[in-house]
Amino acid sequence: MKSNIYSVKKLLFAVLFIFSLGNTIAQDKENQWQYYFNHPASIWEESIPLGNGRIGMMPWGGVDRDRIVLNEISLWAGNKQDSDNPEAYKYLGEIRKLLFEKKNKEAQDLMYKTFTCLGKGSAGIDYGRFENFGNLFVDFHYPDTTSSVTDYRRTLDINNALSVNTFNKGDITYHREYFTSFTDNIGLIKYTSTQNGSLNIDISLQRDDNYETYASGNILYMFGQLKAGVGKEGMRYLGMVKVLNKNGSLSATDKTIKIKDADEVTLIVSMATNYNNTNHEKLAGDLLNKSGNNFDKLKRKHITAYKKLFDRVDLTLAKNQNSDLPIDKRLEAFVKDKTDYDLAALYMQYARYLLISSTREGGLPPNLQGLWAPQIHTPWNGDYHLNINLQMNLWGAEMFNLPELHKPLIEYTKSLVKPGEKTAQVYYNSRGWVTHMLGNIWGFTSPSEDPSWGATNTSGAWLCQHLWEHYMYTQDKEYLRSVYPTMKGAALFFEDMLIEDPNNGYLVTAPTTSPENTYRTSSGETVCISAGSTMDNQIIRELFSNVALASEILNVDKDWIKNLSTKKDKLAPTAIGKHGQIMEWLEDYDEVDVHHRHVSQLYGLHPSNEMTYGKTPLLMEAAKATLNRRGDESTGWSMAWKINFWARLKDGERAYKLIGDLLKPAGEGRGTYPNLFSAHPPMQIDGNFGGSAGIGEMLLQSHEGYIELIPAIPVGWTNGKVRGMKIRGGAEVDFEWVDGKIVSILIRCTATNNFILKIPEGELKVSGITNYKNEKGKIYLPMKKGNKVQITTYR
Ligand code: FUC
Repeated sequence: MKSNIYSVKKLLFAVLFIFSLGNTIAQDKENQWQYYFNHPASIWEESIPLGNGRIGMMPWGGVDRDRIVLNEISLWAGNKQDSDNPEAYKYLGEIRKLLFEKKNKEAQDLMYKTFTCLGKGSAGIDYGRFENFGNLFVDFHYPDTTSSVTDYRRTLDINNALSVNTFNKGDITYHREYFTSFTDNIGLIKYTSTQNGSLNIDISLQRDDNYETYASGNILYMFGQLKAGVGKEGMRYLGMVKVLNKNGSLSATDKTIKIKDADEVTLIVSMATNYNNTNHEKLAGDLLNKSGNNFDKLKRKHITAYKKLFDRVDLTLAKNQNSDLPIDKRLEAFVKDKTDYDLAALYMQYARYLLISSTREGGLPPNLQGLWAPQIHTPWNGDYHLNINLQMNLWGAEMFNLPELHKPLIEYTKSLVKPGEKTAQVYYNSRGWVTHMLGNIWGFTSPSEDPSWGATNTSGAWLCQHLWEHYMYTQDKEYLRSVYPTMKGAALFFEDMLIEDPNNGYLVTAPTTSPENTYRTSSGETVCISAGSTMDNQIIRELFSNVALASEILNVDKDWIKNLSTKKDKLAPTAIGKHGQIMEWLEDYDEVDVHHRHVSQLYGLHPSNEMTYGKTPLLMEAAKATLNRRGDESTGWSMAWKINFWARLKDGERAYKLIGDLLKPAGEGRGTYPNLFSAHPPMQIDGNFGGSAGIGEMLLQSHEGYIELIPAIPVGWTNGKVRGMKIRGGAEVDFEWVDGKIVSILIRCTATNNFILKIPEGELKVSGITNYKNEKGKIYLPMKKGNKVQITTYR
């Protein structure tokens, strides 16, 4: 009897609780994601990034001179080249023989002479580089020259993908607004003030190299052609800026457009290149002319299009949302006081904003710079580094509900098949396709000029992980059919290229590296080249497994898969070395730099799922030892990766400590710049994307075949709420926790599937499904596309 009353009470409490929870969720307004500065930018890393996945603008907001750095993602020097060295294969046998005889240094020396690309590789003009498009300068002449500036504010409004800049000078308030339109593919800038006739402005375009500019009527032009190597056609570009004034007058003089005594000035910026044989002159002109001149209408269209993507996910990590401090001061304050939990949420939403702004369907994936760069010679050519950096840029695409933004990377991967087949043939006499560590928009797949970092040949296989992950999240079989040949081609390459190491009987990649790391041999030599590396084994194992799963789903290639599985079983397993660490190479060498930024031997922990507490508890301990040995502080992207590692190791405190390291004001060093760009240094966008993916991993994981909520949150994130994150298997999840305990979960299925949820603490009420079952700490949910399950816990 007593227990019955107790149950009734409990039920009543649950009903009331669900009711009140429903109310809270309904009443909550969306978070206002933004950051601001109270001064103009004095360095590029204080300017505000705007982008629509193709073009970028970074306004500095200077009072006397506004500078807007312009970018277009396809603006690359260089051109297609044949960089495969036809002589290389002749030496493959000898290099391997030396490696198997443990003459690694000799093997490496021979490789430097014979097994590189033709030409200068990344240093060559044919290879090219991503270049800055130019600068738009806007010089202001104020009626009031004596009064100082007050109430200066420069904001990035992340909810609407806009930047707004306001300040007072004397009695006049000046207002500036900027955005890069998602719908009309142009940049928009509008200058207004509270006093009619007060805008006197000179507008001009400039570039640090290869450009001409002139003004005609109300349009400014800038054009030029980049370098491409002997006998090659360099890329051409055209930038146009249309100037519209309300009242006052406009005159064009040579290279400048002058506005006098206007009430309002609107600038429409159009940029195009002839990449892929685009008629760039027509494109730039059409974009400029067809959009119309109605700023407010263009802005409304832009915001609506952006919100379709951005609003899919929201995150609340603190009661007091959205600090009032300017962002540079906020970052400084975070060094001492880590209770600004909302900063991590902002960082995550900012990365979603950056991804939406730096890549778009039908375009290119975000490069090392995203698409923002002020230099002609961008760091590392602003290219696609494929031994982690490009992949890291897309780690959040699926989990943060932006699957369409994964597609440019998928298309880029497919585009490497053809050149990569030639490279596979020329260097390794193998079928299939391969790409090494360097990548550009021209289809470069050869090993680079320097084997110590450029010889990695599992980069294509790593890219194939992304092809598979897109399927895991979407469950779209037609899509899988379309990428299967690419995955199969990557596997074919290794089927041929792997060779038995006579020292241990394993099939190994040879020659290879563990990305960019160097070890000491027993005779004291420092060497980077080896036969077999742990990362290679993990990547190939994963590739072969994913190809096998894909072939089963698509019902193709059964016999071939059997052969592949036999080879998979002969790969060396991940092993533990003398320091209790995960061995990085087949032999237990010590690394020359124990704090090296790459931690490639933990690929199996993240982004892959070879190591989990369920399957490999000992390896999980060894992974911790590895990370402790490496230390936390490193380049931006390396710290970002470590957040993901510790999240997978379910250590929320350590992950949060690394968020602190990543968000440390960079100054000249590593960490984060004032505008929240990640600092390698210099700026490299992968840290933003990788760090935010790490925050995602702290909140929600689905790589072990089941859904786990808040697997690795720090104690400080006591209460929180997530809406719209995605999980493998095809669903969106909303959840809320109070005092560190999950109180509500909503799963919306986007694909018919059997979902498994790790059961949160407390008793559960499940609605929306009847045929579920609870077993061994998991709840099994057979669901159909379109189904919703609401789970509430109470204690
Ligand atoms: C890899 C890293 C470097 C840098 C470069 C762009 O080579 O090892 O740290 O991030 O890419």
